[in-house]
Parts: sequence; C-alpha cells; structure tokens
Amino acid sequence: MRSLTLFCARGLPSRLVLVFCSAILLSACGTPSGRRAYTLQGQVLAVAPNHEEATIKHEDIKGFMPAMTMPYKVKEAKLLDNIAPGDLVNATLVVVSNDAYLTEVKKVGSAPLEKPAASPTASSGFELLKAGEAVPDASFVDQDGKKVGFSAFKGSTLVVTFIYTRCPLPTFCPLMDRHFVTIQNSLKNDPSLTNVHLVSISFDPITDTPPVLKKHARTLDADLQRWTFLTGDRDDIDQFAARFGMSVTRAQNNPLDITHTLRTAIVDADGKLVKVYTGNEWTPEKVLMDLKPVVHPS
Ligand SMILES: [Cu+2]
Repeated sequence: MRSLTLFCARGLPSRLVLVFCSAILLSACGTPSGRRAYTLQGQVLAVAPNHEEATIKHEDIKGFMPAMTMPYKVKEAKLLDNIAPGDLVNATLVVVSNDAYLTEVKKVGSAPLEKPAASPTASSGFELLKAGEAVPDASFVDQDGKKVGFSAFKGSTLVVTFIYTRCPLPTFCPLMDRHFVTIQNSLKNDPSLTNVHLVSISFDPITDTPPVLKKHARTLDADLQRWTFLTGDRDDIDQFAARFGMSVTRAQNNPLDITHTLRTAIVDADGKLVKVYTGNEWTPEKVLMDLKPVVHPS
C-alpha cells in the first residue's frame, strides 16, 4: 500500500525560486461542473514505477494550497514517460469534486535534488500500538467544547480517523470524511452493527476549534450520536496520533502549513486496538466487514 506522506516545501533552492518567479504565475479557472484547474510548478522528486504517480515538491498554489510535497496521480501514465526525479516541471492540476490529478506535465528544466531535511516527525520516539494493545487514554475537547477522555468511549466499538478541516485535496482528509459519511449511513441501516461509534480527531487545533468542528459536522450531515469530532492540545494529539502511525509535521514558520499521513483504526469496546488502515486506499465496505467480528465476537 502506498503511503501518503505530505512534506512541507519550505526552503526551496534559490534556483527553483527563480524559475518560479520568472514563470507565468498561477492560473485557476472554474467551470460549471465544479472542475477547477490550477498551474502547479515544482520539482519532481520521484516517479512511481508504473508512471501513474509523481511526487512533486511544489510552490504555493494561490487560493488552493500552500507549498507542499505530495504524490500526484496523472491522468495517463504516458504523461510521465520522459519525466525523471530532479526535473522542474509545469503541470496542470485538475481538481474535481472527489478527485485530483495532473493532465499536463511539461519539463522546463532540472535541478539537483535536495537531500531531505532530517525533520523530526511526531511519530519519532513513540511506539506503534499493536493489535490487541490498549489504546492509551488522552484528553480531548469535542465539537461542543466539552472535555472528553478517549477512555470515555469504552463500551462502543470505534472507528477512529485523523483529519483537519482545511485539507485541500479531495483524495486526503475530505475522502476520510466521505468514507465516514458512508459508514455512518450503513451503520444506520444495519441493526447488526449497533454500538459502533465514529471518531474524527483534528490535528489542526488552531483552526479546528469546537465551533469549526461543529460546523464541519453539520456540513457532513454527521449524526453526533454516532460520530464525535475531537480536538485538543496539539502535542497531546500528535502523541496520540503517533501511536497509530500518523505523522504530522508543521512548517516551522507557519504552524498552519501541515504535512501529514493518513491512519484510520478500529478500536474494540474494551479500548483495545483491532487494526489500522494506512493511507487512503481502504474502503468503507472493508471497514464494515472488519467491524462484524469485532462487534459480535464468536
Ligand atoms: Cu489532509
């Protein structure tokens, strides 16, 4: 399974910055279908062997997302046929309601690859939880501003994920939200899966205050009896998340510039970890299937 890591792209080499400055700046255009196209300029760090994806360290995309390093899918694999790590590229990033991909990738130069900075991630120093281990308690604040410990959910089987509401790409946090909506709606219609509770934990407490989470919940049509949104102290959240294998990094000069992986977990009614899903390739159907034996142990 591919890991979905986003890295900050601060401290671009000056040569790169020059290229950006002299290039035509971003253009974004919307169409009635909600399809948006953006110009993305950056350096290719890696190309997937099947040419379906390239990891690009890119500059700010004004009005859409800050400078980041991210894996981007391409519309067709042949777009990456002549692209190699180190290439400076101009590309068109198309964002539709549930997807994002590159439709054009043009090489405009090349530059030596920077060695990745040894930036400490939240996960360093924290041991990964194993299946069967008790999830350590942690204190959070819910969407109503009420203090709640993780242990307060004991007695319910949990599906837990980590998100932040500003996440710009439809295939990252917004996908986790959509999957949780699907799970919530299936749970409603499946009497065999009673007592399953959904928990979305935001790792962006500066932005995601309880009122923001409450509004977000409303946007998703979340049933707050079944689905709780949590935030809290940033370091506590990072530590808690790290135990599930989440990595959250914030740019030193801008704590709102967040780089993160994705983890979703099932925790049983005794508060023990059942399993962790990595990245964004899990499906609600799979989680619902995996929940059955947890809710009804044989
Ligand atoms: Cu995200």
